[in-house]
Amino acid sequence: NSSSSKTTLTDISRHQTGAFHKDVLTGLQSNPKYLESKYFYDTTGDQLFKELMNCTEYYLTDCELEIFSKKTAELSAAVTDDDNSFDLIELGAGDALKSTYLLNYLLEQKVDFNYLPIDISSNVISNLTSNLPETLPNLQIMGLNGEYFEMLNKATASSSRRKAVLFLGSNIGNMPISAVLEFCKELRKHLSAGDKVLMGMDLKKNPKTILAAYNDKGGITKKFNLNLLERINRELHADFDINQFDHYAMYDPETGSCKSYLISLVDQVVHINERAYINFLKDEHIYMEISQKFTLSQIEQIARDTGFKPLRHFFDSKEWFVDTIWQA
Ligand code: AVJ
Repeated sequence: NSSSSKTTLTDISRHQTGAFHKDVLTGLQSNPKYLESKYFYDTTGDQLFKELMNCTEYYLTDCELEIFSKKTAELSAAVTDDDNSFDLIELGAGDALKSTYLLNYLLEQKVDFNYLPIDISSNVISNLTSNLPETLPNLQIMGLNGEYFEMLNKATASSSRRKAVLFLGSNIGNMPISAVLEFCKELRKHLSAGDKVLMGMDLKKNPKTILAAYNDKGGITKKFNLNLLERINRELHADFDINQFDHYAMYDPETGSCKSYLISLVDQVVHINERAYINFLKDEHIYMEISQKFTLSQIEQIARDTGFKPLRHFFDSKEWFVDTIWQA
């Protein structure tokens, strides 16, 4: 019976809410407390991230946009081979603003490729699959909503073509360095020799420039972090009072890690789903996010240690950001 093997949309969202609930409880029942930054991206979170990308202090998007708009042809040449037909997979595609330069160029060059954007936000995937074909009518697109490797499995199972994987925006920086290495090894396992990876990574630079990007004067980063508490209220029926939490960001030039926290301003109890309650002490923190910054030699080391060959680096004019090309 074919209908019994189909997963309905309700099943999927119920499954996702279950994982969200479990991860939130695990994080908030740990000591020290933490939440996973991948959960920032609900509909409001997507909107706030768009606002963040437009903040003057948030330089990352501008730098990478500069690279994609000025070096489109070179980037395209670096991810394609002469054998033309291939799958272009994008992890954490977001609004695909940067990759659209690439897509547009590849279509102009009549390259035969499929675009497979993967994103944790269902909102992002439905927007991409309905909007992109309007601006790029000849684009062959298949959106995949879910976790990176689950969706990468789906993408690779459905095709045996050569692959190029985009992982832009320093999304990889949202993992601690040990997880970066695990991630790259796992990514390599999903690829075949000769496949390419185009990875956007934020570089170490003046610590004040970095800190300002994660501590913007307009308070969008603060809202972006607090939205996760509001998402927990909305989806898990919790009673966080977001006025009783402040945002704190710090950058450590030694390790290159920029970290975000929410700080409880008072002793307080928060209820989740009527069944669980979480105690907060005044000044206690919730660790929210890491945004790792890298050096070039570190980037090449990561590539080699995880089974890739670093091929080429593309920089913006300030050399604050790099789009690096690796070959499996
Ligand atoms: C989604 C990885 C590009 O870490 O810079 C922005 C997310 N967090 N401001 C980053 C984010 C706070 C962002 N990336």
